[in-house]
Amino acid sequence: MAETTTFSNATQILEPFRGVKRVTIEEYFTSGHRTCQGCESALVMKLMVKASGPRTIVLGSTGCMYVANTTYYTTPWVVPWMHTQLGSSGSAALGTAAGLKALMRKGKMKSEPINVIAFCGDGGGADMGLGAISATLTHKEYNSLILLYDNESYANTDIQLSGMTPYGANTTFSPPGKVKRLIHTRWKKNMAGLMAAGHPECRYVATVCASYAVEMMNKVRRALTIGGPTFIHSLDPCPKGWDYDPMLSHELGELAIETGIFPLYEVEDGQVKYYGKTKAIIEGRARKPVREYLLKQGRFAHFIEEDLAYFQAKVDEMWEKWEIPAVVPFRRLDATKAALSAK
Ligand SMILES: Cc1ncc(C[n+]2csc(CCOP(=O)(O)OP(=O)(O)O)c2C)c(N)n1
Ligand code: SF4
Ligand SMILES: [Mg+2]
Repeated sequence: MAETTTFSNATQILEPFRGVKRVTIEEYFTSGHRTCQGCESALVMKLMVKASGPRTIVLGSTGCMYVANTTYYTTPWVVPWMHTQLGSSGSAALGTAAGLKALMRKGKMKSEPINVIAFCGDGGGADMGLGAISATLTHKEYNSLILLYDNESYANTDIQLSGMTPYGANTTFSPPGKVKRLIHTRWKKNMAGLMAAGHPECRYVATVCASYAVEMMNKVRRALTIGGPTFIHSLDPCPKGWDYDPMLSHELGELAIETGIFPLYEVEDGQVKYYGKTKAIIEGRARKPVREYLLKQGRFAHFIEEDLAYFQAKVDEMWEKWEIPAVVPFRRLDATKAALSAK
């Protein structure tokens, strides 16, 4: 029988990689997958487990990162991995963390901090599984990371639009037509802001993009070290769904940040910290026009000037008018501001 020890909420202490030369060479997501050429989500998986290291359990909800990564008798996963139902990444994270804790408390397994990471797509996480993720982020006694890989569609079932699909994009559910040019006219959900603002005891929420790999891995390491439930939102260019040449994946990730469409930040214990080019924008650097990003993608090929102007105006608003630029959209009334400053 295994030794009996009292399990605490201790986490692994994963120090940040100080530069690319310090990144460990071991891989825990290797060959054996069948994702498309240029798939950023596959890179996110690889970086995510490289950051977490070998003592990690990964749980994955249905989607490209399940189906293409576990084709019959093959898998790139070197660490223990389990599939979970499309809307269940939150439940899988919480259940696994609780199960580990119970087994360790009963002495049925060695007591040690094991990383629990559950990933989900935008369809599985931001639409179908939102409730389960939200519940998990309130259970501060269990350590887990939920990573939402956002390729902005239900990609695995042939690019249906999700609540994270950008305004106006062409998907199989929103094909542009002669009578109606834009079928999809909803603005994308603000997932990281929603998770940070709505879960006061979740200590760490961050946004990442694999174009900035070291920063991304360090945010994963921070999320796993700080303890309790944590959440990361990753924006992943998808050549198939976004309709572009696979060689542009890295560049599109960069452009998403440089145009200000996808800001890079973290919220740790309620404090917002901006990163990289997002930080530079906050400090005064000009944002690139959104057309530089949008017009490189076939899903926006039907856009006319009016659509580009609308998109630009919405992005401008989130930088110029939001209470916390590009993070939290509330705005104080002038009367409230005056009353607070008069105190
Ligand atoms: C409850 C349920 N409904 C529908 C499906 C079919 N389905 C499988 S993968 C998928 C797309 C998931 O989209 P997303 O979570 O964004 O992941 P992606 O495929 O984009 O990687 C759908 C709808 C399913 N597996 N389970
Ligand atoms: S459809 Fe997109 S997310 Fe799915 S494997 Fe291909 S590139 Fe990756
Ligand atoms: Mg998706």
